[in-house]
Amino acid sequence: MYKLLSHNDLDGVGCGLLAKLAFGDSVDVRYNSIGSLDREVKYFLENHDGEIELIITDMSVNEENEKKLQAFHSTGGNVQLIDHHKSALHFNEYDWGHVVVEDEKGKQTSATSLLYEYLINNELLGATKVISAFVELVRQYDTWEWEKNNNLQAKRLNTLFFLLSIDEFAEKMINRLKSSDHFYFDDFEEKILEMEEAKIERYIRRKRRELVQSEIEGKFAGIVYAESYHSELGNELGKEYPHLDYIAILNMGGKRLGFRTIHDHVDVSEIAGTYGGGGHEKASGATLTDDAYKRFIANTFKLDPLKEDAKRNKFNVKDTSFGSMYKDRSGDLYMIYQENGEWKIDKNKVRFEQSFSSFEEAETYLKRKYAAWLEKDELFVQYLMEQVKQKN
Ligand SMILES: [Mn+2]
Repeated sequence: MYKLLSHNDLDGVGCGLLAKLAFGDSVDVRYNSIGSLDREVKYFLENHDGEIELIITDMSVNEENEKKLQAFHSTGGNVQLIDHHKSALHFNEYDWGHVVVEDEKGKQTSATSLLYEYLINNELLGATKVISAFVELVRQYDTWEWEKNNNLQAKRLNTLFFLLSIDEFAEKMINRLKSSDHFYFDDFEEKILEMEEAKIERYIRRKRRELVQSEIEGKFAGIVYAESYHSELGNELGKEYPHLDYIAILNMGGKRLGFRTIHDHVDVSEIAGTYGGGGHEKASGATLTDDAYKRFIANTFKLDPLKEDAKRNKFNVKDTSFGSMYKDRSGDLYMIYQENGEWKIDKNKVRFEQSFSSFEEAETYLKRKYAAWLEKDELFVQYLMEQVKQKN
């Protein structure tokens, strides 16, 4: 008999599916949140009978359980821990620890891809095309490689995972991995994925109009309140407002704060760290401490949201030497234009002293300092006509 304790996200559940495929009814699979694994391990160690082999995937245990597992192992107990998180690398000191963050080819791993390899190498599961395809989708989602590769199927797999209960998802996938020769979504899944994607799009459009910006600890943050779709939201808002260093997403009910960035010059795990949290370079989170509450909520509550740039313009467009017109909430008008190879800004026809080496640099300055937006064509044309009249 086997007992598998795994994480309750897509990668963790991917491990559960592989274990079911390999061991069938001889494995008892339990999914855990980060907070509940140590309780489960402790319970297992106090209540197991000698026959059961314990496998832990996509998570690692605290120091107390680490010692107890080593004692369990050294007295003949069967245990295997398979993980891909940097923070778990020290488990490689044990015979029963197998932690790999990146494989020999420099490819980032996931728990599902590591367990798959483990099961194949130990001749507990045969590799098939459909299982390999599924494992790769999970790996790309978990490591965010899907985004770089624009692998929408990987993203959709995770969306489907959240639409169904874990049991429903597991049952559907196990059947598919057993019986199909390639990976696919069925018609019903395609339909609910389409509906969900349309819903996410509407949600993001609404949230785009609620974003406020604030300079916090020397970095420019876009701040938005949202309970769901944090990854999609962080990504879309980051692209819409590239002058912001990162997006902070507030979940008031959960008293949590998430950070996302699209920029390579920003490491949001460091930002989360200043509030006692952590995570990855591009995505991280922290608990809403009093300090974070003050900076992100109290100090920004009265701010007006950013206005989006006009999207369908033909004349007032960005990055033209002739000029692009912006406006801010106090009604001031700005022009960004090129002159003698440098980029300049006029505010109400008065030139700023600074010049900029690129359009982006000038626009970032303008947006950070004045929260200005690209004006619509109508107002731009009207403005130019007035200029002409004045000259005559
Ligand atoms: Mn994982």
